[in-house]
Amino acid sequence: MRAAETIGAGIMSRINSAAHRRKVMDAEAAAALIAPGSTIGLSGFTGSGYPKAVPLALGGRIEREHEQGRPFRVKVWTGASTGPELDGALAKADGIEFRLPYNSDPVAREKINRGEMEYFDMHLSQVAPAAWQGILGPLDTAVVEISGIREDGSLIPSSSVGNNKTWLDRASQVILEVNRWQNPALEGMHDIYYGTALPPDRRPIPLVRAGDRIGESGFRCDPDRIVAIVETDAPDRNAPFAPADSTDLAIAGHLLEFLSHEVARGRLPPSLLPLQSGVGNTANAVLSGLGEGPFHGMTAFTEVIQDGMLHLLESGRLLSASATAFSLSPEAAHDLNARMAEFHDRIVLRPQEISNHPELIRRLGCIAMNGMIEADIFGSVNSTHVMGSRIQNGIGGSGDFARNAYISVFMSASTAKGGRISTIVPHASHVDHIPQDVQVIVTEQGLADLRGLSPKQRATLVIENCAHPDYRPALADYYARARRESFGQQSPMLLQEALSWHDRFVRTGTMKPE
Ligand code: 0RQ
Repeated sequence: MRAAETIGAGIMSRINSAAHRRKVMDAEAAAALIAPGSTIGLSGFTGSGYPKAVPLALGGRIEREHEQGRPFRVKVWTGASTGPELDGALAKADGIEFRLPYNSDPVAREKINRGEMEYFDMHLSQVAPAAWQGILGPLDTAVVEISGIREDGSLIPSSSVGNNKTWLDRASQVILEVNRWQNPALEGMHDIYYGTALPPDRRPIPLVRAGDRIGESGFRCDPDRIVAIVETDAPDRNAPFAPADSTDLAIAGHLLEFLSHEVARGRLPPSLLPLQSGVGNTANAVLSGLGEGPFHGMTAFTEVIQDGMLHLLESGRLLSASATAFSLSPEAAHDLNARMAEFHDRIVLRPQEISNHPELIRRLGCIAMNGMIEADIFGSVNSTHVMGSRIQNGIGGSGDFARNAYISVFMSASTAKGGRISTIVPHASHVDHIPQDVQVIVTEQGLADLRGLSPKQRATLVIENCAHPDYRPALADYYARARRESFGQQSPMLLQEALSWHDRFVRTGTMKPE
């Protein structure tokens, strides 16, 4: 352990409680407090606010143990995806026995798809309640990044909130990473709600508008359970967004036209309804498009704030944004840091059980816009599995939002892998969102508004409006035969042929007919 006196003045300035200062040590010493086989609840959400030193040190320790022939694996719970110093390092060391929820780390993904790591993909809003119910088992250690400790011992969150409140409340021991890299001006942006409970004691959550603050600006944490505090000065995983291509712009264009049409018909107010936007380049392009559209006075009730959302705030079109994390490019992170005062009061970061709360999403009437792997002609959407069996990331918050949204939109390019895959298929190879939860499908080819339509009406529209011309005739042919030969005619389907497109890709590397 490094003596507290030798720690640089920078860390001291972030720890304003003498009792806490006495617990400062280095990452190796902190990692040594984690037992093999134990369960760790870590901070982190879409590359923001994850611990950057202790998991890395733990990965090193696990590798050394393995070299000595001693087994060492842990169970990992997070908010959502983290970064290479956490999931990457632990997966590389073959140190993760079980993980939940959303993951986008490529090393961990490979391990999961090789069957070497158990992965439990949950709705993000349900992780904290499940931990409280006890169905996930005990939580041994919380490892949580924060940006400072106040004199009264309360903890100032960093760039994501995720499940941190729950990990800090539930864990037998707590390890904190105080990251000097995080902007001190983040203080006051967070809203930590302490009013949740399990049934029968649940009460209504008093949030009426997307930007309301209903909680506290920091985490409470019993100092007796804090066993280590580690200083870090390390950036979040801020990945650049690719510039919007013609496909992204076309999808954004169709969606904006649809929203304008809904306003013109009086079905949406001119300021729209609180926006939720998923991750990725297309979602980002849609947000940028909204900055050029006719809408003013918008709000966001979403999960992550990415570049496009920040630009909307900058433009004044978006009044406020509620989320659980930032997910910014390096340039946007720099911009936010430089202009924090401008954004500070208009951004609220909440626990993910609140940012993604189904009852709030339903009551606020969110417009949910999420990416997808594929959709079938009836509007079942696959967000998670490639060819039905390989996990890509996870369901994330898409299920929380899609089922409860005022309008639920899914979008994707109409083809993937250079045109060898059609994202519009006869039958989804895995279903995350049933047709009842999918109201609008958009590709660069066009938009299908599926609200109020029967399965047969949906199929015709999806094939005509969304499928790529290379695949449209084959889909139309399949569907025409299903209309003649299917066992039933409510959702016409040829059982043997329904998944033959995926099977063909697995066998030949393309969905195009042999
Ligand atoms: O593969 O990385 O090997 O090139 O999937 O696809 O086109 O880059 O799209 O980044 O928008 O991700 C559904 C995965 C889309 C995402 C998904 C391949 C494609 C590429 C990524 P490569 P793109 P995006 C709130 C909302 C679930 C969580 C969610 C996601 C890779 O949106 O994870 O919605 N959603 N959360 O080539 C085979 C297909 C494919 C395909 C794409 N049909 N078949 N491969 N790919 N379509 C936020 C959170 O919850 C945190």
